[in-house]
Amino acid sequence: MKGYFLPLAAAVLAVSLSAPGITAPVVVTTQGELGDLAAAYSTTDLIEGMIATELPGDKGWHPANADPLDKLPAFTDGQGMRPSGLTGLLNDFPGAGTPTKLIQYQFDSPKDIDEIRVFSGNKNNTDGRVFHTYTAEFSPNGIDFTPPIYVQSHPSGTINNDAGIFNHWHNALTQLTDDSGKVAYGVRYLRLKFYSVDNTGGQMRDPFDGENPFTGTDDGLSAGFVSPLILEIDVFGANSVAQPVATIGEARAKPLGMLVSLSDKVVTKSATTEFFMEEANRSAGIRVVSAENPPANQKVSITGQIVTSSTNGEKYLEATGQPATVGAAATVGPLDMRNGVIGGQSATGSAGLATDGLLVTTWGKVTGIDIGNSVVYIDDGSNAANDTPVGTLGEQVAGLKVGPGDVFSLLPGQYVGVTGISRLDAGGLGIIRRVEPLDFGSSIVSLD
Ligand SMILES: [Ca+2]
Ligand SMILES: [Ca+2]
Ligand SMILES: [Ca+2]
Repeated sequence: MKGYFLPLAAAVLAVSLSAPGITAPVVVTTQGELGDLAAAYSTTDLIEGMIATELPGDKGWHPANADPLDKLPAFTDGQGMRPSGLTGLLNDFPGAGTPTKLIQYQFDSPKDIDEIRVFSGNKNNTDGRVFHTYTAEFSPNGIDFTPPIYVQSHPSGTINNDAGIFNHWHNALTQLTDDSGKVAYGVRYLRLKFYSVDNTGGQMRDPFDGENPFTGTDDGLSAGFVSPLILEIDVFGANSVAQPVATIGEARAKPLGMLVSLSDKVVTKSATTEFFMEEANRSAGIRVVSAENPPANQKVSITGQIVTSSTNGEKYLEATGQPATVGAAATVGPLDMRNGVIGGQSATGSAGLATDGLLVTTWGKVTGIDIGNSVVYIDDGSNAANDTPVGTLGEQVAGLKVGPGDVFSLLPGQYVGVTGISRLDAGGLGIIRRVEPLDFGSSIVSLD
């Protein structure tokens, strides 16, 4: 390493939008000549030889980067700069706040990720193209992703420039790890989004005008528009191994994607592509995505990945393809709950423990009926937030959403009770609570 400015032996800069305590990413940066980097290109990492899929919004490549082998294959070929000197050169001018290269790697089986290394560099010049900025997101199913982890190789304002007084780095390496030991769990889809880094003056800057939504800070510099040369991406990890977890509550608290096995939970409702199971003591329940269709009122043991739905905020166990072992007969009675506490902290306007997946009973007066969706709204005075007006219900009404169920003979003002599964829906001003009748035809009963 050389330069009159103090070289950064280890720049630590990573921000996650995850809740505190769940993940704590760590980024270590090394830079200089190749020999100054803390690691060499790997030829044995998890994505070696894989060709990424470019995602919608991808800005292609810098017009000077014309050799196909300097494009996607270059990220995973186990080597650095090719003789062209243009290897991995991303497109400039993606627009403020917009990534320039959006790619996804897909694994055949779930992987726990220990580390991601990104190498960038410039053979010809020491300049801003040596820096890099990216986000990483992880998913077990390609739909529900972790919040992005933001990695910026050097603090904004850092200057790398051929001019004498500045740093003269040809290479940079970031190593993303997590102080819990794993960057991500149960990953089948890895998304990486690369951003521009420089203003042509060799000055690192973040990709935003104004506040950077990943860091919550404004670096005071206009967005970078000059893009890096990404020389190699190395991903390290291993096949996920199921962890036995004692309770559903414990499983729900695990990081997104973690593979867990749960034993002897009670099935409360079962359908073709999903079932619901619950602790015998009713402390927690969960939806299980599975075609196994174990019968209600039996114990079940199953392995799956814990996921938070990006659509409605429900926790669920992704157990597609996993066998369900049915045990002894068992039942749990519904928990009596006022409309206002159903949903818990996961629902807009509610608070307390999340209740999605639990079998509950609740009551109220019919305030509105959406015949088209087989849904009724009921209110016990809690005035629960909902998604009205919706469907064939043209007006806004108060109350808890209940359905789908047999609502066809109900009348506004009628007092009813319902027993069903506590669910969450995207709707209204955010996430709303819903009770899904246990049985379509018989779980909504008149109490008049
Ligand atoms: Ca590699
Ligand atoms: Ca900025
Ligand atoms: Ca390479």
